[in-house]
Amino acid sequence: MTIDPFSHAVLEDPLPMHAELRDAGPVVYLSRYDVYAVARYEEVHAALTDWQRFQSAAGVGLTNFRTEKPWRPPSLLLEADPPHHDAPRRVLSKVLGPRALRRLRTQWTADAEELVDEVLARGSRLDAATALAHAFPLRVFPDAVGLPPDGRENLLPYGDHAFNAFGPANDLVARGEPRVAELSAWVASRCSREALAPAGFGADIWAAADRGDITPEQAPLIVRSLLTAGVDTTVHALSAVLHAFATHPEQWQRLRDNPGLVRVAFDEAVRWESPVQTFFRTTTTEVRIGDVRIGEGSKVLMFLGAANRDPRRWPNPDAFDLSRDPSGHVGFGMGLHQCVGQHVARLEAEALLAALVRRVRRIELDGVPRRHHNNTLRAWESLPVRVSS
Ligand code: HEM
Ligand code: OVM
Repeated sequence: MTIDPFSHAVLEDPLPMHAELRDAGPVVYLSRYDVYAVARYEEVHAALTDWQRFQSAAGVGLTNFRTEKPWRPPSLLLEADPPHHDAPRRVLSKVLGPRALRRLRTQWTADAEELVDEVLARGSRLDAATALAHAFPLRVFPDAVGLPPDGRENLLPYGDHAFNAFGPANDLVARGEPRVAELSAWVASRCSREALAPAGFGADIWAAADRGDITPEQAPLIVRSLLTAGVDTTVHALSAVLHAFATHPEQWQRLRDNPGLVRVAFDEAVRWESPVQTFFRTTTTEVRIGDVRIGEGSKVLMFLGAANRDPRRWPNPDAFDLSRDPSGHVGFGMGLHQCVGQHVARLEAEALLAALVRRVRRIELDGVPRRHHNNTLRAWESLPVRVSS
């Protein structure tokens, strides 16, 4: 196929292209970028869980690190294969694991209630993208990492560029380029032991270096992973769940009747929207998908968002429905690299949705929502809503 999955028309509404890709076959050659693409659940799942044949160390964007220079030193998690991946992954799994997060639940719940009270006090009309989905992660996550207060406004632009950089060198990447040096320098400066508070995810990573679980050279790059992947993702996932409810009033009512559904609701929104739409792998050997032979060293583009709405896997896939079981969705990936921050994302969502469900009877669109275009993220720039309490 000749389509460009990173064109503005597709980024505005990728769903028709997802259907075309799925229906074209188990794998499709995209001539524009000389890559193979998988968009059905079965093949996306298979590639995600086969790290031996579909590697990450050559980069999980279009850039092939074997032959092209990465825009920054590669991530020790995302852009690494076993055995190098193992130690950083073990450390971060523990630092961001359910046990570590127990200490944050009370604080984040109180922070969410405070934010929602502030927002509702300003009136019944609000931009749910900026006032809630952007504001909440920025209120809780940088503190949890242990970042000092200054410069936090750099986090979203840095993450936005990092997610654009997985795609081709198009206008979105060009628009980010003027600030890359400045933003990268700021991020690097916050990853040192001295820059980080004595308690928090950052300090926990440095403590792992003191124990010898990772080397002191690895610690700053692992902190960098938090600052790269930890903000834009949750911001856009929260926008997704708020948009889902603003357009599905009967599902909001269902959540109000049963607030125990907040976790299912968030995972269903991650399935339905897939805030992280795509990642690439690189083949380490000749691979066959269906009856197509793919040469060694080829880039394979995995459409997580298309897999999450594949009718071969999901009944009525386009419905946002709290009565389905969304488990098995690939919105957080699957296998060895499955999102190590997913418990953080779920806790943020649970705190914010719980605070809203207690105070908001109805939430509905009140104006035309506007998309934010990014080569990898499916995002909202603006979500005007009206709420009644
Ligand atoms: C990996 C999505 C939140 C840190 C991933 C992957 C996906 C993903 C799809 C798999 C990448 C691959 O297979 O190549 C998301 C979504 C989020 C989210 C949708 C929000 C709803 C977070 C947060 C953090 C984080 C809050 C940090 C606190 C990471 C890291 C990896 C990763 C470090 C790499 C893990 C590895 O390679 O072993 N994420 N993420 N993510 N995520 Fe998340
Ligand atoms: C990282 C990372 C992990 C997941 C996503 C991501 C920008 C980055 O380890 O730096 O996107």
